[in-house]
Order: sequence, then structure tokens, then C-alpha cells
Amino acid sequence: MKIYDDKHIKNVVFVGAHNSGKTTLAETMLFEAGLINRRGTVENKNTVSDYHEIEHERGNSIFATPLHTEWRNFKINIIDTLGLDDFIGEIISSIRVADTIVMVLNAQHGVEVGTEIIWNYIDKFHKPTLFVINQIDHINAKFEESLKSIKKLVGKNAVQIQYPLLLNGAQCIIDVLKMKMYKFKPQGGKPEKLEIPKDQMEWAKELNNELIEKAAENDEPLMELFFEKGTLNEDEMRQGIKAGMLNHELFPVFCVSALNDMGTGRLMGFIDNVAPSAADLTPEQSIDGEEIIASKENPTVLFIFKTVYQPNLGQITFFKVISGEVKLNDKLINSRNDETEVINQLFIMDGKDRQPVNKLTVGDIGATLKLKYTETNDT
Ligand SMILES: Nc1nc2c(ncn2[C@@H]2O[C@H](COP(=O)(O)OP(=O)(O)OP(=O)(O)O)[C@@H](O)[C@H]2O)c(=O)[nH]1
Ligand SMILES: [Mg+2]
Repeated sequence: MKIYDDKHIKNVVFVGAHNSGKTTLAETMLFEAGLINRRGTVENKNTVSDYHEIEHERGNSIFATPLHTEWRNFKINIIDTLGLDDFIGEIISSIRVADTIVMVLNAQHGVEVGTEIIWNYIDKFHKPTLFVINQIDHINAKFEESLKSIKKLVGKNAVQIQYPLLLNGAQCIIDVLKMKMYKFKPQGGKPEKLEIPKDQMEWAKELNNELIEKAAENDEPLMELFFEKGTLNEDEMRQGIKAGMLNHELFPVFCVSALNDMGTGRLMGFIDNVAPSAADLTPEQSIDGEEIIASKENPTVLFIFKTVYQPNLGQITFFKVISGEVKLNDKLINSRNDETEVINQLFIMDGKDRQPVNKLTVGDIGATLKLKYTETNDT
């Protein structure tokens, strides 16, 4: 496993209504990165994320499952959550450790009750969020209606980065940040990158202008630059979009077909280059009200967001490194009960698969075994 520094780690949490396609999207992202050779499906009960017996029986996710993918020199940790609101606790603790929330929608339905319930929590935690309208391949997909339903939910701060287009039967995505068209083969994967067709140019430019204005709004110097030049270049737009996401005032909207592997590479590229990382977020506070700066040089702080008991392993504790680094054999004190815990084992987890590692740095997510005094939500 390649070692990634804190500037090249992004934590995203997939949330969204039941059956929107979160687990399929996660699977496709691992496949696109070459981390798995075969793409599993929920129907075949062989996805990396839905690995519990009960998930196979019921055909949907029941637990929040940590996974990771790697895309162009970045490590993207994914937590694939569940769409059923009766286990909302798993979703809330995952939201807490997200740098960016990826809200997945089914293009057949747009915003659903589940979407609204989860949105209320995201809003409360003020987390950077992007929307992904999935299943654009579906015969009943309604992209424009889905987009409208997002705008109804979050207001005019939802801004379109892409829209789907069928061109002579080929699925395409027009991207108004890159001002390019991606054209996909029926089996998806790497698209052809083309100029935007003439008959789409006017509409694409209008959306591009909207995006530029929105990006400029969130950053004072960018606003001045925008007034001076009347436009922004792609890097400046990225900077403004990131600022807007951090202010919780700009919500980019993407479109994909997770099932047919269309648009997932571009989405990962955006997560790499634009989505905030742990160091960009408002620092967490200690119980004494002190800010915990997300820096490698600071003392080690871990936040526990999940504990599970697995018959062959015992207790597995999942954590995010809030500051410093955690190494094998580190002794850490639980701030709730002052008990000392020894980190005897360290792993990166992808569903049921464990990869042992010697250390994890600030901003990363990992797991350890057999802690004695530590529960979910402990530090
Ligand atoms: N046509 C089409 N179907 C999709 C797409 N993505 C997912 N599906 C199907 O939608 C169903 C639900 O997909 P999942 O990935 O399990 O959705 P989920 O959001 O993880 O569902 P929960 O975990 O229950 O909330 C499955 O039958 C998928 O094959 C897509 O892009 N296009
Ligand atoms: Mg799922």
C-alpha cells in the first residue's frame, strides 16, 4: 500500500435514500482505481461494502462500511452508509468524520424522504456536501426534475457542474467546470474527452457563467478578480468552489451511472482536486474548549466513530486521526475514563478485508483491535 501524506487523503461519506446506488458507486470507484479486478453487484451479493450475511439476505446495506480507493496520487476513504432511516446512528457518526459528504440520489426519484432526513443532519453539522444524481442510464431517469428537487431542498446554492446527454445513443456527460464533453462506451470506464457540441454551447456557457459567479461569491479576493476580469479560470473556480463548500454555501451537483461505470473517474478527480480535506475543516474542540489543529506535528488524537464485534476477531474499533500520527505500540489515553489503551494492531479496512499498516497520519481513517475501555464517540 502506497503511503499518502495528509494533503493527499480525502474522507468522503456516501449517504442517500435507500437504493439510490451508494454501494454500487463505491464498488465502481474501487474497480476504476484497479483495486478490485471484478465489479461485484448488490444482486450477486459480492460487493466489497455489503459483506454481512444480513445484508445479503435483505439485499441492502445495514451498516456503515469503511473502504478506500486511490485516484491519481490521492487516497479517498469512503464510508458507505445505509439508506434506511431506522439505523440513523451509524449515519450520524459517519457524517462526523467526513471531510465531504457525497449525497447520492436516484435520478428516477430525485430527493426522497430519506434524502431529506439525512440532509437535516448534514445541515446541522455544517458539512461540505456534493450531490450526485445517479442512474442517469435508467429509462425512467429524470435529471432536470431531480436537479429541481435538490434546489428545492438546499436552495439556489446547489450549482450544476454537469448534465447528461444522449448523443446518437451514446451516453455523454457535459461538464461545465472543465467545459468538455465526456462520451462513454456502452461498458463505461474511461471516456473520450471531446469539445462541447455547437448546439449545446449556449446552454453550457450559461451554466459555466453561473458556476463562475457562485465560485466568486465565496471568496473576497476572487470576487475582486472576477469584477476586474469578468471571468475566472479553472483553478480560480476550483478555489472558489472549495471555499463555498467549506462555508456550506455551495453544493456542486454531478451526474453518474454507477452501474455502468460512467462519470465516476471525473467525480474522484473532483474529490482529489477540489473537495476539502481534514485540514481545511473548522478544527474540532477538546472537552476544555481548546482547538485541536489537524496537524501531523501535534499530539496524537483519535476519534472513534464505530465499534463492531466480529466473532473471529473480537472488537474492531474504527477511528479518524484528528491530529498527529498513530503508530503501532502507541499508548493513548481515553479522555472519557483516563484509561490507557495500547495500539497493538493497525489496519486499513475495506469491508471485511484488512491490510495491516505501521502508522496512520492525520486525516486518515483506520481500525484497531481489542481495545478494552473504548467505545464509539470516545476520543
Ligand atoms: N440502472 C441503474 N441501476 C443502478 C445504478 N446504481 C445502482 N443501481 C441499482 O439500484 C439498486 C440499489 O443499488 P445499491 O448500490 O444497493 O443502492 P444503495 O444506495 O447502496 O442502497 P441501500 O444501501 O439500501 O441504501 C441495485 O439494484 C443496483 O443495481 C445505476 O447507475 N443505474
Ligand atoms: Mg448500500
